[in-house]
Amino acid sequence: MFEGFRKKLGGIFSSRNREETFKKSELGGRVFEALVESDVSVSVAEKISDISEKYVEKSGGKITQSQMVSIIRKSVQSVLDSVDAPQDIMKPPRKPFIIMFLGVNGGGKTTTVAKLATLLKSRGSRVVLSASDTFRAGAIEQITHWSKEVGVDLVKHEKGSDPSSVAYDAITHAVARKMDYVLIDTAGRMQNNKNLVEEMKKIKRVAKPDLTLLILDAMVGQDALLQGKAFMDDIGFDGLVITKLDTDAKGGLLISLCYELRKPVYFIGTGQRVEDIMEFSSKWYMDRLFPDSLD
Ligand SMILES: Nc1nc2c(ncn2[C@@H]2O[C@H](COP(=O)(O)OP(=O)(O)OP(=O)(O)O)[C@@H](O)[C@H]2O)c(=O)[nH]1
Ligand SMILES: [Mg+2]
Repeated sequence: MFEGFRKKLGGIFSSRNREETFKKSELGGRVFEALVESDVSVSVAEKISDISEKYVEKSGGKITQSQMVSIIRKSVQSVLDSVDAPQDIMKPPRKPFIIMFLGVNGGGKTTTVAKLATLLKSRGSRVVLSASDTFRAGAIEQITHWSKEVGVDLVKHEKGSDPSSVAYDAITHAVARKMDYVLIDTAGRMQNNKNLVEEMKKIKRVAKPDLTLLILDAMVGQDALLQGKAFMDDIGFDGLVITKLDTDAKGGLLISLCYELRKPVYFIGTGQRVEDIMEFSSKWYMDRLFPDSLD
């Protein structure tokens, strides 16, 4: 994971000598290039290299290799910190806490619903899933399989039925049983499929989710940013889940998604098993991008 980022960062230096020094004039361009090649968007890479240059200015001209890594680290951290922190959904302010998942098809919505249900259940919460993807063939069977596997309740109707009425029934189910969470799976939306956009808006109106999470697949690279912007304009969401990070060699995408969409990352998907989910921590991420020794 993220080995590309560590290689590119290591490539800024011409030797392994940690005392090698740099002039300020050499810094910006090299950092910028390394970031863009690691899947950081151009505008975010510019921002980080600008912040880095300012740090160098403060430290007065020449700096060593290890100082430079720590400067880039601080710059990346300040970009991540510029986005609001996620709300602590492990201590939800009300019951049931309703979470709706959005995203294009194949991004990992249903898998993330199953993973999050597993995580919440392991912490003693009672969870019901809403099978609100009534659109794709096999979707109801897939979530039925997961609900059995994870051991949580599921509310489903037949294929082709109104997804918002499934969500409504799932919420009623949770209220009647004083359950903690309702997780609403939805149909994958092809960009610019008007009907599905209207369907998502209707689910949002009916279910009034406490939190709407957009699932973005790290495998699609910079396209994830375009998807994020389209969902922002069409439907709106509160936070991100970045899936398939285990397949992300380049590493820099998450920084750009956070910064450009101005939304916090709540969870990351790190594999295909139900346990492969983590609450996002910028420390975890930064420690992987900037380990003690670069590749
Ligand atoms: N490697 C890896 N694979 C993942 C991850 N999350 C999901 N997948 C895989 O991605 C594929 C699609 O996942 P789904 O959960 O069905 O995606 P979806 O968004 O519900 O897709 P639709 O129902 O078609 O809209 C599956 O093969 C999952 O196993 C992850 O974090 N890492
Ligand atoms: Mg699905």
